[in-house]
Amino acid sequence: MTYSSLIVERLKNVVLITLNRPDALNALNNQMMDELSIVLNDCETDDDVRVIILTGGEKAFAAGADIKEIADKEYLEFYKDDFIEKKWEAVNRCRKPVIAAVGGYALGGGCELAMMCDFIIAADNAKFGQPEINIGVIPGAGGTQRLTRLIGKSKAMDMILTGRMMDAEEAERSGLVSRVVPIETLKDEAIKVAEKIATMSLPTTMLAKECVNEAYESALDAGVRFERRIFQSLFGTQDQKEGMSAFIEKRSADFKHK
Ligand code: DAK
Repeated sequence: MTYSSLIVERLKNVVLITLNRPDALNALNNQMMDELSIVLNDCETDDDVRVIILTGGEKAFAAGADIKEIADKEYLEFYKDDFIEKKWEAVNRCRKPVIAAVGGYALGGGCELAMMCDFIIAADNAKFGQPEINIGVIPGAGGTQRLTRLIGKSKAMDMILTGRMMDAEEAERSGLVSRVVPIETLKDEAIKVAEKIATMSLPTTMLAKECVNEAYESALDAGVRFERRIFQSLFGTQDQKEGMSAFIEKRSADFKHK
């Protein structure tokens, strides 16, 4: 299938999704978000897809929601369409690992989209920001919540109230991104990381992701209990038996994703 705002490439068990509206710095419009939810739903149902990478261009991952598309909207339109919930949250709902590979600007909804992914690999030219305050609004796709959990209250307040941008070095220091790589190698590095994750047992990576996310959504004791149950449940999989046998027999595991 071809898409007008995305490039979708299949690399064995990894799907690379590139946001592709370079003339608008990949501003996120309805068309692009519709296409993104379709691709992610397909990835969810395709057993051979084990990891998804979401990336953009060298100048911009995404410079935010398309301001030209939303400028004249009214409150009730947003409310009735459930604008964010229906489309953008497809990333957040995806149960398989999703890596954001961010080069250039990740602003407003672009930064929020990156934060919905499981972790962010940043290029050295990346710039993150929630500049909505400059145009008279606030982050509306989870930015006030996710940014605060990721980098803490003080920095989140600084970013959201001033609208300033954070470069890749500060983003790594603050815990927003997991690693920084040269822009020239961003895609290759993200693919390498994705391929590494794709060698693991798929149900195990999905459950590991669910457990880490639980840390954000529950109190510590409930999160630890949840993790313990998931850990115990993994002993009902063939991949746990194979993984541990392979270690004892000093060979590589041959996971069947069961
Ligand atoms: N929307 C639409 N077009 C954009 C855009 C955007 N966010 N960002 C850039 N563009 C377009 C520019 O208009 C320009 O188009 P032409 O004039 O060539 O037609 C082209 O991309 C190149 O941009 P510039 O000429 O501005 O490029 P520069 O290098 O000079 O500047 C920049 C790059 C990234 C600093 C600048 O473009 C910029 O400040 N962009 C806007 C960044 C921004 O404010 N982002 C936040 C958007 S608001 C919701 C929840 C969430 C949201 C919405 C609703 N609900 C719950 C309902 C999210 C809101 C946002 O993200």
